[in-house]
Amino acid sequence: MTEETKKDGFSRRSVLGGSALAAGVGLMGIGGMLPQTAQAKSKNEVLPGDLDEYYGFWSGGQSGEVRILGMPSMRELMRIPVFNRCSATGWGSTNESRKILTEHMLPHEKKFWADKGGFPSNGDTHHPHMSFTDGTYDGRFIFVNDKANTRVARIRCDIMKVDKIISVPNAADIHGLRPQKYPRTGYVFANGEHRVPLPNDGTVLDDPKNYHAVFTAIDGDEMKVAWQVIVDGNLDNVDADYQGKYAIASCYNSEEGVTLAEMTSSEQDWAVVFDIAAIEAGVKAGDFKVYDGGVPVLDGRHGSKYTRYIPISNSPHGVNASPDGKYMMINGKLSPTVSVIELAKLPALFKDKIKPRDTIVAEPKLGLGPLHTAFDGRGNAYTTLFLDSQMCKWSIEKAIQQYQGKDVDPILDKIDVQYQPGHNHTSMGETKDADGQWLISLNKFSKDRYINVGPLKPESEQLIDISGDKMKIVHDGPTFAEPHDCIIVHRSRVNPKNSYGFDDPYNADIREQAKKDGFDSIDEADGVIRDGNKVRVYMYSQAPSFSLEKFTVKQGDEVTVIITNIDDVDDLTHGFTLSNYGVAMEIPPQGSASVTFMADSPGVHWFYCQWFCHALHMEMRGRMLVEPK
Ligand code: CUK
Ligand code: CUA
Repeated sequence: MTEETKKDGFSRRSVLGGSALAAGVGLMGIGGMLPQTAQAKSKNEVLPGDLDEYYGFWSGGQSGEVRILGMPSMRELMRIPVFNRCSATGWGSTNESRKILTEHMLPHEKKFWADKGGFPSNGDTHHPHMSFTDGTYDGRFIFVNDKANTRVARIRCDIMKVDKIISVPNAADIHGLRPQKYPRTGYVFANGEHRVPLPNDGTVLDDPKNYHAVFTAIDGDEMKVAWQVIVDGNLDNVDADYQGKYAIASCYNSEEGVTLAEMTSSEQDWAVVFDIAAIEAGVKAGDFKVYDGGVPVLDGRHGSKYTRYIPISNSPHGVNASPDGKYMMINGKLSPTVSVIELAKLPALFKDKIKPRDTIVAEPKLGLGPLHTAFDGRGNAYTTLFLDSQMCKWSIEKAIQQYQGKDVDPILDKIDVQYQPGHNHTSMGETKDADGQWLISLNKFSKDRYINVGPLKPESEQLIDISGDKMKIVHDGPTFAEPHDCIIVHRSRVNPKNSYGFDDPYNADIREQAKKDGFDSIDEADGVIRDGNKVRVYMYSQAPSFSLEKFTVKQGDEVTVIITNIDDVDDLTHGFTLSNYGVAMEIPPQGSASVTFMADSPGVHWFYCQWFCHALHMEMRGRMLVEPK
C-alpha cells in the first residue's frame, strides 16, 4: 500500500474509478471475503483509522430506537433511544427524557398511562427522515414515526438526542412519514395507517363504515400538528414532491375492510394526492371540524377539493419521489408493477381537466412484490422485489417509452438479495443530490446467511455498489429488530457537537432550578438543598471524582440528583449509577442530567460512574446515606 492510499481511504477509488475496482471485486468473489491487501481493497472497505464517507440513519423497528451507521463500512456507530428505554443512557429514567416522553401527551393519554409508568416504554420506528432545505438534507433534525403508539419524534442532529415527541390525535398508528422537501421542512407528513372511529370514544365499535384514516401535517419547527385530513381507505406510505405543492400517500385498503379477505378483495386501490395550498386555504377559511387535540380536521374523502384519488392496482406500498423532481413512484406490492405519476400533470388533475389515470406515464412490470424504489440520480430506479428476493434496476425513461407503446425493455439489471427485501435506499437518493454510489437492501430474512443464533434470527442488510452498470453486492450485515427504512447522508451534511456546552437548551430546566436554589452557574452547583421532604442533590463531575463524596437523606424523601459534567475533554462522558435503586444515567461532556427517586431503602448505597472515563474510573464513586425513619 502506498502512503497516499493510507492517508485517504478513498484515493484509490478516485484514481481507479468505481467500475475498475468493482471488476476487481467480481474476479475475486463477493461477500466481504477479500484478503486485506492494498490490491484487494474494495470500494466499501474503510481501513482501520479511516473515516466513513456517509452517515446511515437506521430505524430500529420494534426496538423503538434509531441507529447511526458509518457507510460504506456498515459499522454501527451509535444508538439513539427514542421510544424505548435505555439502560446505558438512562433514557426513560432521567427527568429530561421523561419530560420529553410525557409533555406532549393528550389529557386522556396522561390519565391512561399514569399507573403504567407514565408513558409507553415501547415503540415501532419505521421511517427516519432528515429535515430538508431546498430539496436536500440540511443536518438539523431527523424525524421518525412510532407506529405502535401513534407518535412522532424529532432528533436534534447536533447532539443526536431526541428533543421533542408528539402524540398525533384522531389518527391511529402513524406509519408513513416524510418531511416537506421544498422550500424547507416545514411540514412533516404522517400517515395514520389504521382506520378508527372519529372520535374513537367507544360510541362506534364494530361498524367499519364509520372508521376513518387520517393524514397529518406536523409543523416540524414547533412539533405541533398543523392540520389533518380524513381520507377514504387507509394510509400506508407517503412522500412529498420537490416543488412544495403536493404530498402523495398510498392506500392498500380501498375496500375499507377489517379482515384480510375484505382488505384484499378489490383489484384497485389508490394513491391519494394532497394539495397543500388548497388545504392551507381550507384551514384559513374554517372548513374543518375539531375532534381530539384541538386541531383542524378537513374532509378529504372522494369529491373533496383537497385531494384526488389515482387508481393503482391492488395494494400499493412504497411511495418515492424521483430526485429530478418529476415523478412519484407508487410500488405495487401485490401487483408486479410500479406506477409512475408525472407530477406536472397534477394541477390539471385538480382542475378536473384530465382523469386520475391520465397522470400515470409508465407502469413497468418488474417482478413479484415491488415494495420500495430508490434512485441513482442518473435516471435509473432500483426497486425491491419482496417475493422474488431481488433488486431490480430499471430506466425511468425507457419505462415511459414502453408505456407509450415502444418496444423497449426498461429492466437493466436484476440481482438476488438474501432474502425478502423491504426498503432499499441509495446514497443521498431521497434528495435532489442523489449521487449514485451506494444502494442498501434491507432484507427481512437472513435464513442461512449467518451462524445460527437460535430460533430468532437477525435480519440481513446488503450493501450494493451501484456506481457501474451492473449492481454488485459488496457486504452482508446482520441487524436486530427491525430496520424498516434508513437514509444515507453524506457526512458533509451533518455536523454534531463534541460537547453540549453549559448553555444548551437541552438543560434549560436544570439551570433554571439551580438558579432558584441559589447557584450562579451550573458548573459550580454543588450541595444538598432540602425543600420539605424533597431533596435536591447537586454535584459536578470531573474525572475521576464527583464533587460530593457522600450525601445524607431521610427515608421517605423524594431525592433528585443533578449532576453536571465539567470535563471539557472530547469523548469524556461520565455516568451516575445508584446501586440497588434502578438508577443509571449518562452525563455528557459540558452537560447536565438529573434523576428523581424515592429514598425508601435505608442504609448505605454506593453510587458510581458507569462510563469508563479514567485510570481511576473504578474509584469514581460516593455514598448516599439514607437515615431510617
Ligand atoms: S414499511 Cu416496512 S418494508 Cu413500514 Cu416503510 Cu415497507
Ligand atoms: Cu467518570 Cu467513569
